[in-house]
Amino acid sequence: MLDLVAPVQGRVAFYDLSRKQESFADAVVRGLSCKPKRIPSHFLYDAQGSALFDRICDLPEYYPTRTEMKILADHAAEITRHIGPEATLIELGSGSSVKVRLLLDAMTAPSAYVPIDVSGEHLLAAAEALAADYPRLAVAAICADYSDTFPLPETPGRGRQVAFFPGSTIGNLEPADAEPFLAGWARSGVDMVVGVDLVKSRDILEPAYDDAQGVTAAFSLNLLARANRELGADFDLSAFAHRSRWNEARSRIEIGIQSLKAQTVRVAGRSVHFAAGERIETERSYKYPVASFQAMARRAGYRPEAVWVDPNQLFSVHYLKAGPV
Ligand code: AVJ
Repeated sequence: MLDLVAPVQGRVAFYDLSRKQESFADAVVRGLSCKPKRIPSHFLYDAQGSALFDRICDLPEYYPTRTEMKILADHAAEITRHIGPEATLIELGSGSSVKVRLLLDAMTAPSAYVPIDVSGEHLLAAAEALAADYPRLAVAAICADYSDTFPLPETPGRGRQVAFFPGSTIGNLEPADAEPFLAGWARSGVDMVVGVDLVKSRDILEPAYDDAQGVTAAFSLNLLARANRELGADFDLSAFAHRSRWNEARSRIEIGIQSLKAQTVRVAGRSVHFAAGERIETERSYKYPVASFQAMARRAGYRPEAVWVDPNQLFSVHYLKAGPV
């Protein structure tokens, strides 16, 4: 058990728990020997990948970020009434810590903010910027995969502990994993404010994951560039392409990298063969209708207290209430 000391006001406490995770090298070697080939999506978020993801969020085709921001801004008073005074917000996959400000600004005397992200440098920079803007808040950053189990630092304040899980990042989990993931937080007595992308037409979904400027493609292919940088791999980025499609039957966007020809690549001292057209699966992004997400939350032990949806029914934000511990 890791002993986490309490954060001090005005200073960011930083806990690096990332060494518990499988290394990029191991994940790539293992994933490229699977059939089909696959690499877990959280490895997309190195410093370059996190910066590209921030650009995705500003794309005209990528509706989730701006739609969720608008929902949070429009309903901040009501959402923060559910959160209550003196609360601790635990943000899962905190990235640049932009959205959380909409909640913090509307909360009554927030006590602490605990951002959790796999991208260590990005996390620390974002946490420090936020701590500077909110000097009364205790900030404790944890470098970890949000889906792992880890101890939470002790935080000041007598309010609730509330997990903030925006961006439909929960859609990256397989539904069979999302339910036990929610159940773990529910059992700990932690409420949740979670953003969930809604099912909609292919004409809106597919361009959101394959934009005209090619930023999403660059984000995908950065995974191979990262392997070249960190593992001494020799991927020729022009011989691979970003692919995404909406799988309506499974209610998910499937993202991958396709080999444009038969080729052999050196990765971490090994040779990996690609057939022409073969794919590496990199991401799945599940979309949930309101009722089916609420049903899953109930099975996980949460009470869905409220849900907010934008007028175009693109995106949802749920308030899930945990029972008493
Ligand atoms: C951060 C996982 C929610 O699935 O919409 C966006 C990631 N990948 N474009 C999503 C992503 C390509 C994003 N999540």
